[in-house]
Amino acid sequence: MAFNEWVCEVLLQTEAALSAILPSADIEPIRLHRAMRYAVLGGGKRVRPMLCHAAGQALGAPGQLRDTAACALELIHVYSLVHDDLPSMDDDNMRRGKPTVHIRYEESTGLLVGDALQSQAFIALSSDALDVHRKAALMRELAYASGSLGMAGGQALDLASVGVRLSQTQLEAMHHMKTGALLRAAVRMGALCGNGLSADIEEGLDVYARAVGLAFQIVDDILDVTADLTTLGKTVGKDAANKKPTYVSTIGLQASRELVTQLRRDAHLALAPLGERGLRLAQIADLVVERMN
Ligand code: GRG
Repeated sequence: MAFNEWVCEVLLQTEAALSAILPSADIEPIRLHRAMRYAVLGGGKRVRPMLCHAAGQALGAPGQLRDTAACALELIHVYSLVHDDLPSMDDDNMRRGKPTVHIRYEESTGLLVGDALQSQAFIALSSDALDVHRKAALMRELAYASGSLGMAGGQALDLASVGVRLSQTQLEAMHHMKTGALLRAAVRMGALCGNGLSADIEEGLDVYARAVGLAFQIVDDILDVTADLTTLGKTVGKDAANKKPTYVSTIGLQASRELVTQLRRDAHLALAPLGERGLRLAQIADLVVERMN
């Protein structure tokens, strides 16, 4: 199957699975359930589900298991976007090409949508279709990645960095937590849905995920200065307006592009232990990197 067909398949499958997992919009509290569905469905690149499916397929994971893990990851990701857009954080009006949840609804609903999506992710992973050891491993992975040592901690560092000049090492550490931890969890959770995760493959996947996670963030920084609202679906130029240190402000646009190209190479090399089974992951690395062009 060509890569673009595979991507379409993952997008359709993820949309259907997320729709099935989310409470129906006619169940009380109706406004909250409507807002949850508004936030999650019909948008986003679904990069985390793609990484999860690609790693899972490489290790022979069954489709249903991959779907559950992919949805849990996306639910956590969307919760983070909804909260990040709130006035007390990034204060944004547009996300995924439409008004943010607190603009379309109200701030209190935005808060509750994030809270409820976080719970929904763990409800999905607690599904009876999963054996108890796998459930525990997947939940642990997602909880660590999204908690204070991962995404939420990275967000705290990010908020504290406004107007501060960070070194490249500090910037990298912040992004490994804020964006990288969940992308790494996507790869690891996909692999955990499969069988026979050897030490060399686990190590390779980790190096791959670290490289792709960082490349993803640097590309996001680049697009914040080079793209427009229609292409990006969210406000551009926010980082500079908010005095946030980025790769572009720290090392410059050209060096940022070169670093992304180097990270793509690192990601490809790290997939060597998987042989041909690493093809989809390699293609996702290319997709992430090619967005910057
Ligand atoms: C609120 C706990 C908490 C965390 C927020 C993810 C995040 C942490 C903030 C989002 C702000 C941001 C612009 C981060 C940079 C990279 C990033 C995660 C972009 C958004 O992810 P995409 O591009 O979004 O995968 P889509 O909409 O395609 O799913």
